[in-house]
Amino acid sequence: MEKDAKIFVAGHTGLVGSAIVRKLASKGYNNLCLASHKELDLRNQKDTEAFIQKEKPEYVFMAAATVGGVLINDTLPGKFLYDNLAMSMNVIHSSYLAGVKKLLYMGSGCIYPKFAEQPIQEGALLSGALEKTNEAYAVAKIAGLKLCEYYNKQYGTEFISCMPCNAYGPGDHFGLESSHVVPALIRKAHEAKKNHAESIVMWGTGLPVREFIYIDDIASACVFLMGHYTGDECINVGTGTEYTIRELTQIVCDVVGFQGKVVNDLGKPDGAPRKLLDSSKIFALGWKPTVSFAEGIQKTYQDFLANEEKYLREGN
Ligand code: GFB
Repeated sequence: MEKDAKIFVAGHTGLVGSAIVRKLASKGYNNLCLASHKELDLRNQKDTEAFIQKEKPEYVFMAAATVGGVLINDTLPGKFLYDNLAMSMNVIHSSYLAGVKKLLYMGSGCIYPKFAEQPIQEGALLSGALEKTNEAYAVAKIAGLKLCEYYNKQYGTEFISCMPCNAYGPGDHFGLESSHVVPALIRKAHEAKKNHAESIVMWGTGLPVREFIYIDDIASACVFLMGHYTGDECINVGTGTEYTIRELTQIVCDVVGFQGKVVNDLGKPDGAPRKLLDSSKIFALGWKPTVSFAEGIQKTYQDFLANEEKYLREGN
């Protein structure tokens, strides 16, 4: 990407989008066109087409999505399918119409089949049944990935896609019912410590295993791929290290300094049993993650403490 290239980061206020903007700015890419959700509803095809036609970006990072943890995915499947399908379709089609040079589409490791062989290779996509709790989100994201692949084939576009493992870091959502596990546990451990509570609640059995990646590492991978990768197949972006949810809970409690008990809420879903990615392709291209899990959790907790009021006000 040329330093003065015009770049549209769709979803720039979200966890991934805000990290991509930080990364681009740090590397001297300042010709960004951004639009908040209030300014532009990407589910509206006409408005999205008009915006991209007017701005004519050369590069697009498609990081806009309706996201959430296992529970909200399971309870709002209609919203998760509609929102993510509409946003993906509109941004990809409008980018094609406007002659965008290159687009990076954000997939997610959770859209691979529930029982894909681990570590999961990119070729496993669509090879088996999906995890029920987030099937809606997965169907929408798979459609977006395929739209990129088919537009490349039919129209000669250069629309690439990546599949990060579970992301966490500054700028995440901390709503107790809607968030992902890392921010949820950070908030619960912090509030339990503050209130001298005896225990915190961990959803499910604690047995599922997750691979986590710090959000600034995802951002560096996205900018790297935009500059170094072209092809129809999605590219995994992981760290190769995984923890059971119970181990994660203990790590978070240790970082926060909460020494009480951990209690299971077996009424909440476990979600996928495991989803370790095989990231050998991106490693072979020359990228690797740099933030360790211990450091990442520490940084995320410090960010939560510095912005606690804002995060709790956002609530979602
Ligand atoms: O992060 P999470 O909601 O998403 O849950 P998934 C991960 C695991 O943490 C599940 C457990 O086994 C949860 O039961 N967990 C324990 C908790 N305590 C909590 C808690 O307080 N809050 C939450 N949220 N989980 C998502 C997909 O699956 O992965 C999304 O549903 C998305 O579509 C995301 O792709 C990356 O990893 O299970």
